[in-house]
Amino acid sequence: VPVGILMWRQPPKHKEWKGPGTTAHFYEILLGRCYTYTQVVRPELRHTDCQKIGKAFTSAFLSKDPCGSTEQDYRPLMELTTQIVPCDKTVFWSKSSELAHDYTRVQRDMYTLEDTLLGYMADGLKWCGDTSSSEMNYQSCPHWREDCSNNSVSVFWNTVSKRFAEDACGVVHVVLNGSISNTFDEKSTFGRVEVFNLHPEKVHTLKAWVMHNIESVPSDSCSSSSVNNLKQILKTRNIIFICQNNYRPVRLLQCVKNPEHSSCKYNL
Ligand code: N1C
Repeated sequence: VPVGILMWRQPPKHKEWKGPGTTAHFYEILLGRCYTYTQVVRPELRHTDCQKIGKAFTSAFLSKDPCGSTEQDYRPLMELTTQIVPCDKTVFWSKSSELAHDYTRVQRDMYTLEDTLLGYMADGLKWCGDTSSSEMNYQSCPHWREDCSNNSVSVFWNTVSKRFAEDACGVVHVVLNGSISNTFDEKSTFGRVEVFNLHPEKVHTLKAWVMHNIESVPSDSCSSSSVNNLKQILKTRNIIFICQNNYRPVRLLQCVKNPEHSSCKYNL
């Protein structure tokens, strides 16, 4: 093979963005997770049509501008994946994803968004398409800050988070990270989308669990100004606010990973 041919650079097939591209084997992972969830995790959903859901998912973003994504794009997917979470069993989280999911893995009747089908399928994945191609862009996808906020992944999480909050009823819970200065962050999905989409006619109380990392010094707690901000917002929305620092069932899970720490040995 002549060296010159090997050195020839193909012009980029897709537009180039600042963020990482679509997760390799995205479609296979999506379908595999759908089958795992509906056949193994929640067999009561075994009649779900995963092929149809997989197609609706990719149709929401393929052959489209990844910086012009809308809630409408995800409508057909949303309609195929309605799922009931019982009252009192919803768990939101912000900057505490691992701990919240550790908790619901043990407390199996409680649900984070990732314990529902759509959240389970999409968790941790990246995806985007391109106007000039019907394929996924595995090279790069829009970066939330540097390219555009209405990108295919962010719009997806905004859309599913909104529905998850709208559907909640009874007492809802949120795991917050008390080891960062902004324990309640108004710009987070929880602070921006979920809090404002709770229906006060259905959700009478929000219980916040402010958790401190075992290894780091506590920086924020129920009495901090950011948590007080959440309290005020809920007050205007007629939702009762209850806050607990280091809620024991969650604290015990942190202690499983750090049993020798003094707060685990003596403060239980
Ligand atoms: O912005 P956040 O947290 O407050 O979002 C978390 C909040 C949860 O209560 C979920 O119901 O919003 C929902 N949610 C997810 O379930 C989710 N899974 C994965 C929001 N975002 C989610 N992701 C990705 O993590 C997504 O890419 C988004 O940008 C981050 C948000 O994490 P965060 O800032 O800790």
